[in-house]
Amino acid sequence: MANEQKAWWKEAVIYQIYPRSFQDSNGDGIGDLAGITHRIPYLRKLGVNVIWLSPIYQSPNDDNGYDISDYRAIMDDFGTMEDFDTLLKTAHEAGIKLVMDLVVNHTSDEHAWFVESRKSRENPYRDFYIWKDGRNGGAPNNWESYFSGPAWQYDEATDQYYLHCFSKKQPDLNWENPKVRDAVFDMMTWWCEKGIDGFRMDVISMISKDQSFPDGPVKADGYGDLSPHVCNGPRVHEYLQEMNRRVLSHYDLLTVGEAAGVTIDEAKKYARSDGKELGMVFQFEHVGPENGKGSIIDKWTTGKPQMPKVRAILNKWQRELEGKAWNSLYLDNHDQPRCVSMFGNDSPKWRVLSAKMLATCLHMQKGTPYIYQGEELGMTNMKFHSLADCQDLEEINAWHQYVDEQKKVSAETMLQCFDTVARDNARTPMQWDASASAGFTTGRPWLAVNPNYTEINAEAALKDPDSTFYYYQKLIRLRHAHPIIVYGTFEPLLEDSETIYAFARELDGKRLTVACNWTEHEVPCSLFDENPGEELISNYPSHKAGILQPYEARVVLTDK
Ligand code: TEU
Ligand code: CA
Repeated sequence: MANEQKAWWKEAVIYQIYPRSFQDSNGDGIGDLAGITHRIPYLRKLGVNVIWLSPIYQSPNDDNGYDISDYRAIMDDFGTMEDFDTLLKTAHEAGIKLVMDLVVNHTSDEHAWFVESRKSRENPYRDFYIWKDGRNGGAPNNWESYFSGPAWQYDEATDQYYLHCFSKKQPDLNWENPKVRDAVFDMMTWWCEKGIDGFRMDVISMISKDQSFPDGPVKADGYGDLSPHVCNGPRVHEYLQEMNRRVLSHYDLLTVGEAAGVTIDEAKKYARSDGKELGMVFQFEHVGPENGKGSIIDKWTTGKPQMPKVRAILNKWQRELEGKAWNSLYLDNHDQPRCVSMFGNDSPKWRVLSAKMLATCLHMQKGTPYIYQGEELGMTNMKFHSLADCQDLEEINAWHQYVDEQKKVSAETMLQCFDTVARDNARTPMQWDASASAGFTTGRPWLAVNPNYTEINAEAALKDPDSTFYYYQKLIRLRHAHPIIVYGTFEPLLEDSETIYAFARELDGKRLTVACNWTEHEVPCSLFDENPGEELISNYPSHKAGILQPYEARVVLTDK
């Protein structure tokens, strides 16, 4: 801890809320801010320190709020600015901080800036976005958007194309333009002055593009990969240092950058320990195809991660950032499948045990842990029966491109891919109780509730002392009680094991030994035989000498 700077956001546990699916309060089937306020006591009981709200700003909801049309207004579906002020006050009174989702790589095409920009080439807002002439009668280059299809949209009125790394209703802002930076920093200051406690920054690694806009490497679907030319671009750190100077450094904020494509070396710059850019970043290696789940095409796969590969990735991030930058720790979010389905075992027999094991493995590592709504209940993926079950444009666009147009994947296989990795898996309504629509709404939910809500819901969990809820509550309490969990060094153990993910943490003469069996079989393990020490937590009430039971997790504190 000697060379580790202390900070509240290093000691905190963050809870991510996807407002659309958390709690409806007015019966329209859509979650809202008043609904979140109503659930603050639940979050206080869980013990989380911060809530991160996915975007709540005015939006046409092409990408469920990640397409913002007014940064200083609340989305009609979610309520009013007064509702926000009430939520912020209620959260703060409960000792919970509130972090907003900052989406400034792009806006909605319905934002006033873009409405002006597309009017004419001479419009003062033209250069707020990235406009280019076509090439050989087509798009300026071969880039594909992350939501399938060309990343350039032709605009007849001015006979040019605009760049959209995501949907065509999400035009990319031109950060080269100092007026864009001024407008974004003004908006951020406006929210900080309202008293928020930080920002999660959407695809912040993409705000600086290679200004030559070269073709990308051609992918299996024939389009060019834009990632090498939009991720970690030439001026990204310059922009973030300017953001830090002009906004972030004036407040005591949690800042976490969602950094698709980030490498270890880049992360050391984004999350540099001198605090001149951001506090931490979300990296994507452990949730990407490198984790063993493979790829049928693009992100779509029916495969499962392989623990040795997941461990190698996470251990690399632990080792390489030690003392140089701060890790974020997550397995779940609104873009990922449910972790107990993806990394664990969501069968009735093993779901609870494996959910607790995964939580132990993550929360005992060094970094700030993130809990995604419902993860504390062991919520699972849903079953897709047809394209009609999908709401997410990423899934719908991929279906039309890979199943309908390019015929690269059969409908049956694509549905299996959706069951495995579709984002809608994480967006089914929060399961509060066994009543109609799981207590999420009295109306018709915007997205179907997972049918297993009758067994998996908060009400049942709160009545069951052995539920995943109380296990997460205990993990959070341990992190608050033992500085070794926050600031201890990280030492990988049993790195050749095919079944056990084990590591040790050390601080001030104490050693924490963590071992997690990622399989449904008993496996030999002698880590705890010599020195039993003080057991801090386990998902089993009793143990077998020299053995880890199926999905068993053990955490033991000893003197060094
Ligand atoms: O996600 C960016 C991002 O990296 C996603 O493309 C992610 O890799 C993909 O969804 C995995 O399937 C952010 C937001 O988290 C996401 O919800 C938005 O759709 C996207 O940016 C555009 O704002
Ligand atoms: Ca509502």
